[in-house]
Amino acid sequence: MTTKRSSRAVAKSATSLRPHVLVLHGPNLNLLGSREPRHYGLATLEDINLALTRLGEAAGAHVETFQNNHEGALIDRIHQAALDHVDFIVINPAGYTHSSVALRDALAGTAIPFVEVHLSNIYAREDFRHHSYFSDLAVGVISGLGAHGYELALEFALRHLQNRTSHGSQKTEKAH
Ligand code: CA2
Repeated sequence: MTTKRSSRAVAKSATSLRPHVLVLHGPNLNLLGSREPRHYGLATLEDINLALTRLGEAAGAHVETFQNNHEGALIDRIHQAALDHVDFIVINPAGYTHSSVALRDALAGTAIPFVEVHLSNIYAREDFRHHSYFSDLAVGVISGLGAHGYELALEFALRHLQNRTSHGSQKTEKAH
């Protein structure tokens, strides 16, 4: 006997097979493009998000972006990402890079692999920016390449996820 799958079920499994990447932006990054171009460049957050969404679409991936100025909101978004079976996170924790054990714990707790991105080279700046609460947990860190750093991080994430599924080492289809 053959079982007919409803078109909704087929669409659902097709969606869930797409790599799902969440891009998180920490506090004050909503101000990008308006001030401090010496450190952070001229691109606005909207420019960056649009470029990432397009890159994702071209690769057949689902890319979501989220910026917030509050630690708890970022933590809640990471918890939600685990419930949503997000495959990979690209995060610029901004000022929380150097202060937030709680945000670090959220990433450690969900165990979603992530790349840490900084627009500026944090090692060429003040001493307090040289320590990150995230780098030892990250798959990798990109710092100082401006907005391009986000695109490189996303390209890495998509390649990483493609290798994972093509080698059949982890999930090939998610159960929701
Ligand atoms: O270089 C980066 O991406 C940083 O994560 C940016 C953070 C900073 O605290 C980190 O040390 C390095 C600051 C983000 C603030 O963004 C602004 C953008 C425009 C105007 C003012 C702030």
